[in-house]
Amino acid sequence: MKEFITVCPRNCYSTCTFRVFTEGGRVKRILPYEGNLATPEGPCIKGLSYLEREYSPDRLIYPLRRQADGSFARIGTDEALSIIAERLTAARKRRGPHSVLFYKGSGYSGLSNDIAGSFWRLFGGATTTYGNLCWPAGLEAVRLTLGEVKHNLPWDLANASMIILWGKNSAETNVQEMIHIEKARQNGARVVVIDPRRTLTADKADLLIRPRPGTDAALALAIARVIIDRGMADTEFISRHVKGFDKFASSLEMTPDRAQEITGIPADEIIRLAVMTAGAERLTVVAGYGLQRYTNGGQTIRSILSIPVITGMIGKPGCGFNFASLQSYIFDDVKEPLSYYPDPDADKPFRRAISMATFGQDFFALKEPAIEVAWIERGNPVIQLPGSGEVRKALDSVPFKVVVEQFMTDTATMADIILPAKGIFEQADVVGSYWNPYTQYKPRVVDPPGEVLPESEIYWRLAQIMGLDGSAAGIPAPGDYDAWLTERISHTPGFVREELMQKPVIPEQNEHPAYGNMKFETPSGRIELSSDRAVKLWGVSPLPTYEPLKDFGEEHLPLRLMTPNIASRIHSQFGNLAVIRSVVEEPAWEISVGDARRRGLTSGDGVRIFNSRGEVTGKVKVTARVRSGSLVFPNGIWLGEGGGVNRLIAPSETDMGHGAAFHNTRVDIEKLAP
Ligand SMILES: Nc1nc2c(c(=O)[nH]1)N[C@H]1C(S)=C(S)[C@@H](COP(=O)(O)OP(=O)(O)OC[C@H]3O[C@@H](n4cnc5c(=O)[nH]c(N)nc54)[C@H](O)[C@@H]3O)O[C@H]1N2
Ligand SMILES: Nc1nc2c(c(=O)[nH]1)N[C@H]1C(S)=C(S)[C@@H](COP(=O)(O)OP(=O)(O)OC[C@H]3O[C@@H](n4cnc5c(=O)[nH]c(N)nc54)[C@H](O)[C@@H]3O)O[C@H]1N2
Ligand SMILES: [Mo]
Repeated sequence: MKEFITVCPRNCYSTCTFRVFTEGGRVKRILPYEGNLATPEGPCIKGLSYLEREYSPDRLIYPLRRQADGSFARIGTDEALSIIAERLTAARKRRGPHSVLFYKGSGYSGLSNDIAGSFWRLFGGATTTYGNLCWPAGLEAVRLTLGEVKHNLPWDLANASMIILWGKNSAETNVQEMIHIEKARQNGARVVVIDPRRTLTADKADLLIRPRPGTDAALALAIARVIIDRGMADTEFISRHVKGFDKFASSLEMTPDRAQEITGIPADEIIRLAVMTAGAERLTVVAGYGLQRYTNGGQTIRSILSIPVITGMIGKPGCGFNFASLQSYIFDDVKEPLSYYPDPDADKPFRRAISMATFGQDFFALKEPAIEVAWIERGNPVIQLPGSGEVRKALDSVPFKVVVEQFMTDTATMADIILPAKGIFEQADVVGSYWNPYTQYKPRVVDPPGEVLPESEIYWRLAQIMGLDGSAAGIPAPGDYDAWLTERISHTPGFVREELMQKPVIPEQNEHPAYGNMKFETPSGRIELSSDRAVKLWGVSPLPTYEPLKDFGEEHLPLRLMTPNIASRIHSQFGNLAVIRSVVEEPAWEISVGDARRRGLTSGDGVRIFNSRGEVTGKVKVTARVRSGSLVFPNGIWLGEGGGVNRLIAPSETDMGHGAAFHNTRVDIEKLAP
C-alpha cells in the first residue's frame, strides 16, 4: 500500500491531518497522523467516511442535463461544456457579464478556489455575493478590538487555569479541541460552558450557564462591571495597552440585577462567575460562531472580548480570546470576510454583488441586467441560505443554471446542467485553517472517477471553447496545475515549500502567544474597547453594548429557533452516507419539557412549526437539554429528510460584517392532527 499524509478540506475548525493508504489506485484506509499536534488523534467520523464518500454509488461522476420531463440524463463532457459556453457567451453579449451569477459556497477549502475568480474576471465580471453565512460579525468584532484575528496555538489551552466555552460546542464542531480542554482539566483547570442548550460539551464541563438566546452581551457587560467595581481589573495592563477603558467603565449600566432580567441568570450566579473569572490566573475565553448569528452578534462578541481585555489576559500563554486564528492562511488573504473591508467597492466594475444574508430579496431587487445564467459551486444555497423560500424562487426564475456538485443535493436538482465535482483525494491543493495553526499540503492520491474534472480544468476548458486565453489569466492548463500550485507557494518569506509538501507546517511567522509583542493593528495601536471605526463602518456604538434582538414582526411568537451544527455533518454534507446514517438518529425538533407540556406534545409526535414566513413539519423530541422558550433543529438537513428550516428564517444581516442573523427567528409549534 502507498501512504500519503493529507488533510480534510472541509469548512471546519479542526482541519484534521490524516494518513491515507492506496492500493491499485484506490483509497483503502484512513489512519491518524500524530505529527499534527492540534489533531493528533485523527479525523472524526466524517473524515473516516471519506472511504465511502469517494466511491459512493450516489456520487455524480458524469455530466447530467435536464430533460424536457424534468429528469436528468447523462451527456458527454464536451457537449456539456459547449452548451454552457454558448449560454455564457450569449448572456454576456445580450446583457453584459453581470447577467451571469457566480455563487460559491464553503464546501471546499484550498488555494485552487482562486481559479474560479480568475475565470470570472477573464469572462469580464459577474454578479456575485458579498458577506458570509458563517462568522463575519465575530471576525469584525475581533478585528475592531485587537486589530488582527488570531489566537494562541490550540494545544496552549492545556495551560489555561480557566476556560470559558462561550457559545461553542466543541464536542461536536471542533472535536479535536476537546483533547486540549481535557488536558487543561487534568491540570486542574475549571471549564465553564455558556450556552442556552445543555450540549455534549456542557456534559464535560464543571459549570453550565444557560442564558436566553441573544442576551450574552448583557451577561458579559455585567461580569465586566462586577470585575471593575470590585477592583479586580488589571489596571497596569489596561493603562499600557487599552484605549477607551474609562469611557467603557463609566458606560457600564448593566448591573447583575438588570442582567438577570435580560438573561434569566440569577444575579448572584453572575457575580460568582465574575469573581471566579477575575480570579483566574490564566483565562482563555473561547467564543463560538452560533452566538454571533444574531442582529446584535458583533456587539455581543465585543462585549465578551472585554472580559479577557480588562483582566489582562491577552498576549500570554494559557490566556486569550479564541474566536478564530487566521495565521495559517499565508498564501491567501481570506478574501471573503475581507472583501468588504476596507473598501466595499474595491472590486467594481468587475463585480456587482448582492448580500448572501439577504440573497432572495437582493436578487429580486436587481435592476438591469437580470440574471440569465447562474453558476453554483461548493454550496447548497437552496437549503443553507436564510429565507430559502425566496432563494428557491430566485433560482427558479433563472433561465439556465449550472451546478458543480458531488451529489444530487437540493440545489443540484434545480440545475439545467450538473458538472460532477472532484473528491478530496483527486487534486493537490494547499489548505489553511481558522483554528489549526498548520498550513497543509493535500496531495493528489487517486484519479477522479468517471468524467469528474476539478474546477481548475473545467474553467480552463471553458475558456478554451470560448476563445479566451486561460493561461494568461492565471487559469492553469490541466498539465500545468501542479506547477501553478508550486508557484503559488514559492514566494512566501519564512516558508519552506519542500517541507510543506511532506508534512503540515506551522509558518515561521506564526505568533505565539498571539499578540505577545503587544502590537495591535488598530488605528490607535492599542486594544480598542472604544472604537471609532465601529461607528464609522457599522453605525454601532463606539463601545460594546447590549442591543435587544430584532424580531421582524414576529414578537408575538413564543419560541426562539436555534439551528446549530451537529457532529455527524458539516452543514449539508455527509448526511447522505450509509456509515453516517448508521450512527445518527433521525433529526427531530427539540423542545423543553415545560413548553412541550403546555402544548400537549410527547416525543415522537408529528408537529408543525410555523411563523409568518411559512411552515415546516417533522417530529418532536422533548428534552431537558433545551431551554424553555427555545426550539432546536440542526441546519443542513436535506428537504427529503425533513429539512428546510431556513424557510422559516428571515433574511437579515448581523450588525457588522454582513453575516446572516439566522438565530433571531421566532416560531411556534403545534401537534399535527393524527
Ligand atoms: N461536526 C461539525 N463540525 C463543524 C460544522 C458542522 O456543521 N458539523 N461546521 C463548521 C462550521 S462552517 C462552523 S461555522 C462551525 C460552527 O461551530 P460552533 O461555533 O460550535 O457553532 P454552532 O453549532 O452554530 O453554535 C455553537 C453553540 O452556540 C449555541 N448558541 C446559539 N445561540 C446562542 C446564544 O445566544 N448564546 C450562547 N451563549 N450560545 C448560543 C448553540 O446552542 C450551540 O451549541 O463549526 C464547524 N465545524
Ligand atoms: N439555519 C441555519 N443555516 C445555516 C447555518 C446555521 O447555523 N443555521 N450555518 C451557516 C454556515 S456557518 C455555513 S458555513 C453555511 C454552509 O453552507 P454551504 O456553504 O452551502 O455548505 P455545505 O452545506 O457544506 O455544502 C457544500 C456543498 O459543496 C459540495 N462540495 C464539496 N466539495 C466540493 C468541491 O470540491 N467542489 C464543488 N463544486 N462542490 C463541492 C458538497 O457536496 C456540498 O453539497 O450554512 C449556513 N446555514
Ligand atoms: Mo460556517
